[in-house]
Amino acid sequence: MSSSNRPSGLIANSGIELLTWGTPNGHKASIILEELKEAYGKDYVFQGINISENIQKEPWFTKLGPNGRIPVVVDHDQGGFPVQEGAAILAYLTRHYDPEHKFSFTDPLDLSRAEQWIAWQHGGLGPMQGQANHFYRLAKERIPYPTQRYVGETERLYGTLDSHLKDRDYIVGEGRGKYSIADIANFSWVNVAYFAGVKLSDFPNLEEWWARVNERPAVKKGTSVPSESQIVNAAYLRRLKDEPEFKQQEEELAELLKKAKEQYNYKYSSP
Ligand SMILES: N[C@@H](CCC(=O)N[C@@H](CS)C(=O)NCC(=O)O)C(=O)O
Repeated sequence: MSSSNRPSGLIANSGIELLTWGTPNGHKASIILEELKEAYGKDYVFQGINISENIQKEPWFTKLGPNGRIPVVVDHDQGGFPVQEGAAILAYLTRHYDPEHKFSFTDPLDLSRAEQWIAWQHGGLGPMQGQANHFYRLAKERIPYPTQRYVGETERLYGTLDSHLKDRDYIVGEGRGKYSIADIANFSWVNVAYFAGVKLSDFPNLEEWWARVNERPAVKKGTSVPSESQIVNAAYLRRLKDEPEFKQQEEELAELLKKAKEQYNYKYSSP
């Protein structure tokens, strides 16, 4: 369920209500909610908060999410309890609504491993790739130094996760690992790699893991909330194939990145 009008307040009075937009951080919340829906029949309501219209800065929104950013989840069954920040949302929803720990852990060491990779995403991958995306694509002018610095740091982080996934299917868990909120947190960013100027195919273990997670029905649904995304890898690669103008524009951006790396003598290095 969604509202087609400009949101101006909450619309539900029971269950979970998600305030979101089609971005990596937004997808974290909608993917776990779709997983919980599929696993337990736990339904939710969402409202699309168009961040380019600054709805997330309005007082009704910041009362719920003081940082003025999406996603925010409101649990009407806990007296309208609001949760901001992707990692806190993943933890809250699984603590309350994943009783069989299908996407979370009880073993304290696995729990710590999951927390470590989610912290790594929040403190590293998300902020660095966000800046890479900004300077590679969105900034009003192309500035070589920050472009190569942030894309380069994002590549270093991709290398770290790529090495971790060498002998594993999922980030945490016994044996080859168990799909969990640690995968959801990181997938949401790796799922927009190309858009930020990072070639996912340069990281084979990560690319295989991305494809494995992307195949899940709940992930497909979650990445289409509030509407189908044009920036995820699958949409990006489709556009590259089908739209000659887009392809040309992307080749120009890639060339600028290559020159920026040469100018500052960038060398890829990841543990
Ligand atoms: N650390 C936060 C970051 C949230 C965030 O940066 N959200 C972005 C969209 S991905 C946003 O709301 N941007 C709009 C704005 O900055 O006003 C999280 O993981 O939830």
